[in-house]
Amino acid sequence: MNAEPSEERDGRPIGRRVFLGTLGLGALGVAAAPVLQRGLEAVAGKDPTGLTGLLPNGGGFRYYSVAASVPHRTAADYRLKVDGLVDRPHTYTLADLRALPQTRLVRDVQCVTGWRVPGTPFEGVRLSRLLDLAGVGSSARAVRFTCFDGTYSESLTLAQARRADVLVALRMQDKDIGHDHGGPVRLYVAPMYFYKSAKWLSGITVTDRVEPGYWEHLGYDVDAWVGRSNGRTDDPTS
Ligand SMILES: Nc1nc2c(c(=O)[nH]1)N[C@H]1C(S)=C(S)[C@@H](COP(=O)(O)O)O[C@H]1N2
Ligand SMILES: [Mo]
Repeated sequence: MNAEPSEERDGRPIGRRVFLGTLGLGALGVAAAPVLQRGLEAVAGKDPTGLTGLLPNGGGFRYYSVAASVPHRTAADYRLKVDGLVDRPHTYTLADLRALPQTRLVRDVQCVTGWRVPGTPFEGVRLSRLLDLAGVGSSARAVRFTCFDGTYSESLTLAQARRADVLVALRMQDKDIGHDHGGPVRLYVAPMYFYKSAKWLSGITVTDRVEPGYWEHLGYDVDAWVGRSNGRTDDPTS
């Protein structure tokens, strides 16, 4: 298991710099279609996790979705299910999550492709709190995250998931998280590259082993510490 990274590592952009804002790819979403995605990757130096347009007024963020379209969820119909190797599986509404103690973190956001947004406030419920409320079983080793886009997934080891700087985030940049940023609820894994911060979070499943997430199946590191992983275990572009 990886040691903790030093928190205050300089946040210099790492990896290939990609600037696709002017191409307006955000409107497309990023293609679920592999052929189109390969085309886009070629444009972006074959580094897919930052392929996006700039969000209008996004303050440096780039919109990213591997699903071509994502349903909207409101306070009325949003649900977060916590299940797997737990004593007390539970489904939370947005109101339930808002009623739990909130933690605020102000950290840099860093995508593996190099774009970075310094000092971004996130607020929400510590993942460790939800795990404690659920009662994690003794055979548990990892946590898997699923999303209501129907496609994306992520994972953390149990030790990573219990860190104080991992949030089930309800607010970002001092606003409720809007749809484009993965609202109403996204994961925020502060010490890792932003691909760990699954948008449109709908499921937290405690498991007995790490199941690699969407990008991790495509070669990105599961232990995605900023400054300590280059985002790929093998680099098909080199
Ligand atoms: N569900 C989902 N979550 C996701 C992604 C995605 O495509 N789908 N992309 C990841 C990547 S690579 C990045 S850089 C960030 C982008 O977040 P933003 O759109 O709020 O800038 O979301 C991460 N979480
Ligand atoms: Mo990314």
